[in-house]
Amino acid sequence: MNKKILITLGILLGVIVVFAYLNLNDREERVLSQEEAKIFINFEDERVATVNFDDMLELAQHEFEVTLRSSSSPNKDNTYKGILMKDLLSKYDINLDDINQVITRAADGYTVALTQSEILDKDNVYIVYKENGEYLAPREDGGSGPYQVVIKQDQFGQRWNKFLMELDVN
Ligand SMILES: Nc1nc2c(c(=O)[nH]1)N[C@H]1C(S)=C(S)[C@@H](COP(=O)(O)O)O[C@H]1N2
Ligand SMILES: [Mo]
Repeated sequence: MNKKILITLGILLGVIVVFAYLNLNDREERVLSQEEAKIFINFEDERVATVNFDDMLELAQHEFEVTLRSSSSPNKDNTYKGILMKDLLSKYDINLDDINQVITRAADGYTVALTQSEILDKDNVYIVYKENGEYLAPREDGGSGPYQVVIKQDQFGQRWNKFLMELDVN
């Protein structure tokens, strides 16, 4: 075989291996987030934390009621329990005055961008783990958890990222 073909094949093989590796990594993180309630935090593309449920419990806990509005079904009053997203980011020494946005990414690939001012608000962006007294179940079990983003001041729910897996802070 000539050298050019060998080199081309070598490069292709390399690309396949890299993609397979990235894919595996992704799958593993989806499993960890869904089955072991982990959240991954990235700051400027670097992994800065892998959060466990125990870490969440070290933060101030908040319980509150929100009316979830919908154009297609009746409004629903729900009680949620969880933490403020900004408390979680602060715990890992992320300086919220310096950030532009946080992209929330879920295990099903759904992503929602939050602005700095939404995050900084004292009573708006929460990460919850209980709804009406019950732990949020993972997607496989018909739930919206183990974690879900609740944006209290945006009551239509499209931006309430269910199955929260990852936060990209920029
Ligand atoms: N992870 C994730 N979160 C999501 C969605 C989704 O597809 N995946 N859909 C959004 C939309 S469009 C709505 S209306 C609410 C409720 O979606 P549901 O009615 O499918 O539960 O969740 C929001 N959060
Ligand atoms: Mo929706």
